[in-house]
Amino acid sequence: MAGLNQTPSGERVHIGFFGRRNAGKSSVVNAVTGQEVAVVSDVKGTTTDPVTKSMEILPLGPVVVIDTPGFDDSGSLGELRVERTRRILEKTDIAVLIVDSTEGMKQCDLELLALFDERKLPYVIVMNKSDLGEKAGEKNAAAWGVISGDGKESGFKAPVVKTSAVTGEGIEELKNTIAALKPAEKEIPLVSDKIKEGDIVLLVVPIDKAAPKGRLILPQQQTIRDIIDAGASAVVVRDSELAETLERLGPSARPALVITDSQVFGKVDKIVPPEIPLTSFSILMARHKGLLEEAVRGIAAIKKLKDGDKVLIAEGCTHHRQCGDIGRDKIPKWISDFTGKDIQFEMTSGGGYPSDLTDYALVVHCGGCMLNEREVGYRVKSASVQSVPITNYGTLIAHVHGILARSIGIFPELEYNRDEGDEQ
Ligand SMILES: Nc1nc2c(ncn2[C@@H]2O[C@H](COP(=O)(O)OP(=O)(O)OP(=O)(O)O)[C@@H](O)[C@H]2O)c(=O)[nH]1
Ligand SMILES: [Mg+2]
Repeated sequence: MAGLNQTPSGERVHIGFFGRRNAGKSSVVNAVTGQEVAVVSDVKGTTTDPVTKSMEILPLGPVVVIDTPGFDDSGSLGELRVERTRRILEKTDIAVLIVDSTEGMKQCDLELLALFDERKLPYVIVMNKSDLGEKAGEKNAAAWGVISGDGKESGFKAPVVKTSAVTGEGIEELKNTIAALKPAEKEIPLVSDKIKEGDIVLLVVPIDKAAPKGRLILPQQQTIRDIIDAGASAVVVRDSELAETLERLGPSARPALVITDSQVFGKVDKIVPPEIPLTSFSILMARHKGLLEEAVRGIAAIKKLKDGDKVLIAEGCTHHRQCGDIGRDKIPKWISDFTGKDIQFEMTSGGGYPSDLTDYALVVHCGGCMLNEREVGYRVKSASVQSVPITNYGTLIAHVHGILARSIGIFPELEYNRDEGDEQ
């Protein structure tokens, strides 16, 4: 679990190391990280499950390194192998293909490159075991039509780096190459673009069994950080102290914005005067993850639900008890009460997001605080190409309580048709 001082895993660049068995994936992972992340042995198929590790690597900063099982694993069926790799690719931001240069590139290496290309992932090809001498290696990459750098001929285009996990040759170069592939930060902030230096932002954080006394949950921590980085002040209160705090601040120190936990949105909505903008942590997180626009569009589907329709409730992780309670109990109840229909609910959590969504009339996703942008993006896109409406917890909660319009009021750029929106 991420502590207060750690970059949450959803915010880190995920680097996946792929290749055939024995190519030296685990050895290169250990060399790049300078740690014993994964077990190395000359037995083919030593790594049987993906190994994931969060760390800081210079010059990359906070990353998640993923060591993977060999792609040519003959112990599992071909289909399964590809499916397993696809799942890892869903959360990969940069891919590294490790090739044993004494054997050269093989057909399954090309299959991997095709998978990287299909997902438009930046990648680097590593010709490993360079200490064992020049053999078929580099010639082989060229022979397969793989061109180093920005070559103009057709074929795969990627930087090629020669390494030895044994002598350390090329490891620095590999790190620099990976850093250069790091996707430009096109990040949408949580809230800092909606406030000014000197603003007071009032945060409402109820104490409940999920965010008990003594701790703040991840979206709350991140929002506070974002507010103070913008040079504004964050005033944090429980819902029980909200009215009194607003009064004390008075007109001279009127908050520019109130951000509340979704669970007490209804109560807070009544307390905060209409001239003060109000939103929720989950709405902010959804926008930060690039999910809000689609979620606001998807919410219209709730009106169209019929008896017998199936709704998928999808969670990004398995360990946030608050989200678990909301997903398992509250959302089904809210949807049933709101629609008055007999709906069937199914729930998934963690990595288990079905690739076929066509059975569902609606997908309701969590805020995705533990997922990176690429994975959230993939999930949204996967729903939209299958024409399945997708929304998220925060948007749905706001909608069924008739407060969506107010909670997205600070985002006038969002297309939101009020006729389609809240029903009081
Ligand atoms: N000489 C030399 N041996 C290497 C190098 N990199 C890895 N090896 C050896 O190659 C063998 C396989 O290394 P691993 O790192 O376990 O390979 P892997 O790709 O993770 O293999 P699986 O987990 O089985 O898929 C081990 O005996 C390593 O010591 C290298 O650069 N040079
Ligand atoms: Mg391995």
